[in-house]
Amino acid sequence: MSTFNERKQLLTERYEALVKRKNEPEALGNGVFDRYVHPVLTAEHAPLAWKYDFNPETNPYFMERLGVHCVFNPGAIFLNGKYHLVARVEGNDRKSFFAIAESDSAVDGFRFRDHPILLPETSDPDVNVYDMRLVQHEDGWIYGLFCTERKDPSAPKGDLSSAIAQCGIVRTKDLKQWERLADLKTASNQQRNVVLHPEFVDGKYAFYTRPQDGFIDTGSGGGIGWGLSDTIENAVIESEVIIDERHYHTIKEVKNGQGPAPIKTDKGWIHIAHGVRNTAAGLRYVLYAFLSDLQEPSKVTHRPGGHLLAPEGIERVGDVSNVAFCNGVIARDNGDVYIYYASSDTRCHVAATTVDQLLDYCIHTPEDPLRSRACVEQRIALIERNLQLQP
Ligand code: M1P
Repeated sequence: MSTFNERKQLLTERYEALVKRKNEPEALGNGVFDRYVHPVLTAEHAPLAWKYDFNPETNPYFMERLGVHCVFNPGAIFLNGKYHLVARVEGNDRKSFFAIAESDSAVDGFRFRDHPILLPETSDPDVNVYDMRLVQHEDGWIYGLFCTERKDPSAPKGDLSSAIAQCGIVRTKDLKQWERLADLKTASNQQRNVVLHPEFVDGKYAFYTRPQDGFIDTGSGGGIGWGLSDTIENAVIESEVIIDERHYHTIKEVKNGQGPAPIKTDKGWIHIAHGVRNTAAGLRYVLYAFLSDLQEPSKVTHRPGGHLLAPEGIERVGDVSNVAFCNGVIARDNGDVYIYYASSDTRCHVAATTVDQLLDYCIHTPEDPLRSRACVEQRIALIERNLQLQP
């Protein structure tokens, strides 16, 4: 058999085995959610046709021509009986793009569609796009809000790293035809992690934002912001208020950001977000949760202390190590919730839970008391209550 045929056959078999691999929950879990043993999407899930030239004349070695490096930070939506992930796919050339993988199951069997999304551009083309948040809005559209990045035009000559991040917006009815709208306008020089609230608030479109001074540094950007816009076609937020502040010596000391659009429950909106702190080994990203008021979603009512999910084991290693990041969640009508998170900017995982478990977690996990002694007092109070319950 020729090298071409042999490699093509072996790689095809390996690919099919990967896509058909069954997933299962890890034993016991922590009572809040169940992690799954295997990632749901990885770079190896990218179809061979995206990477290899299938012509033996021009590719006798069956060589990879356009490599895919990482598949991470997926937006998520349940539509027409299928689980859809809009993943951030990064080529070997470092450019990210979006591609949809779908499955009948929430936890395995995700297969990319034949083509990635050819995202429409504005008159100012995006250089890089990533981290789409999908929202089924009550206006009837499915919106995809994502980060659009372009070179900073005011960067000094020779600075080829400084960039401007802003919020791009597309909408669709079927996850096939995408209409590009104008980028969101706010007073902030940089925006990432912008999310559309699924319902109108005071008759307006409501956004979670994350204003920041620099591309990496938040500077004076104080946390997760909130603002309203009269329209979505040319969305403008005139007034932005911080609703979830970052705080000294917490998991969200350096920066934080809203994850997916919040989950509506009869006790309020469940939010999953990420918090970032600095360490000698670099930035560490974890997921945390909070609950906000059902009628006033910008009013946070419960702030469980610490992280909801931190990168563990192999999750801690990757292109940007020590990162857990989530911009996709699916909440089913029966109360099941699937949190799609990525580890270390490399691969996508799922954690399964329920609305009841997340509400219990948000309402009954004590807040971070912000000082070591107060944390010990909090823990001793738990121990005392437990000891009194011992026979
Ligand atoms: O590399 C970690 C994450 O960094 C950014 O998130 P944030 O704006 O909160 O720092 C994003 O680029 C995200 O995609 C990435 O996972």
